[in-house]
Amino acid sequence: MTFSTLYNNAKIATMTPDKPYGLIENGAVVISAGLIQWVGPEKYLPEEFRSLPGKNLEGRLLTPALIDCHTHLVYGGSRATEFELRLKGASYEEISRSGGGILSTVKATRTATEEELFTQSLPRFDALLAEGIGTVEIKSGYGLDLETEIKMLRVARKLGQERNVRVKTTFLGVHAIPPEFTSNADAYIDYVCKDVLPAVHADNLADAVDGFCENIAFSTKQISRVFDKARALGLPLKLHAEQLSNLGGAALAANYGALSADHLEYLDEAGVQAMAKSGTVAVLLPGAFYTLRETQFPPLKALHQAGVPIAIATDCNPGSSPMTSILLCVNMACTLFRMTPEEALSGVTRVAAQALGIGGEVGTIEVGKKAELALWNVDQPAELAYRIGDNPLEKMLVNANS
Ligand code: DI6
Ligand code: FE
Repeated sequence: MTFSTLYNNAKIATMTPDKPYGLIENGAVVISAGLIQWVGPEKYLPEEFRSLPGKNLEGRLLTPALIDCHTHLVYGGSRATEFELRLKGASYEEISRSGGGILSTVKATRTATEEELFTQSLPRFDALLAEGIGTVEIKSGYGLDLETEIKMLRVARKLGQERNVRVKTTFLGVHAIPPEFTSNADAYIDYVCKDVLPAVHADNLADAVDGFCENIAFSTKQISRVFDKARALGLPLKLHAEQLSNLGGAALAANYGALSADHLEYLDEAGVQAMAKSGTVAVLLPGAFYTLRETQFPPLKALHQAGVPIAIATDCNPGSSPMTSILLCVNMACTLFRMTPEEALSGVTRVAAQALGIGGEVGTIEVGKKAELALWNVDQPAELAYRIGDNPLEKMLVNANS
């Protein structure tokens, strides 16, 4: 017989969409062989589970393990100097155009050995995990050459193995135009499609493909070429779109059936409608909005009205969002974007899973899903959104034996 565990006396935010937080008061969960076997109010616990050795959770809040569905946390170096320059008046775009920004991180990432990159990235990964995370998406995009893109993705996979946490890797080779291809972005796209992406795919290093569609990066036409190649290889798509201006990237991504379009401050109604039609998730990144002191808000009202699912993520990166706290991200989504705590928590659980194409496995507490749960020392879900700089995680419950 399979070994099962019963957790009882919990307040369970299942995060199913049928009622606020999918909340179950006085709840119980049975987990078996790493999967959720039963969940519901304790008084309805079936007879067969009543004799299981129970663990009393003492009224604490239980949620699905959180998911950070958009990070660039593997990188070399730091951009603190650029932060100072911005505070003296330089804009993110000016710094980028003068060879700083993403390209300065490219330099530091190329120089670092695989071990150094791992060592530098691990504390950021651990900081995220300390706040109840069970899945992290990690992008490449600071290599912009075959060798370094592969190095970054290998480090991303290794981080997941080291901590026994799910890492979903995303190939972001088209993040910036590398110095070798200045003024020749099309030739770089050729190189990515012909050499880099196929090699990354052959080594099974990418779970998805992303791009940066922006005036300072790549046009929709250039992104389309990468998407065509990714599609031919059977890889799911995502896109950084409408972050600094409106190029129609979100509509492009939606037309390709992308899992998500991310950032979206400058998204227009046509983009919203295209996303609604294709079921593409909007991933909002309040850390980047905050860091860049953006004043243009993502069109939340239009997204709501069209029924576009909304996830949020840290965007953890050295330039526009040096943030390693998913709870701060939840708080910012509420305070800056006026999302409700329930919507923000859905955005780091159920909808974040959808943005990664793993909605059938994780993101809610439902029978058949993975038993990846976070136990919190709070008595209501809004506490997780309300506090600034607090971490009430008691522990993770990750399988039948924990
Ligand atoms: N948008 C962002 O906010 C990050 N990448 C992107 O395409 C920023 C990356 C960086 O500044 O290093
Ligand atoms: Fe990003």
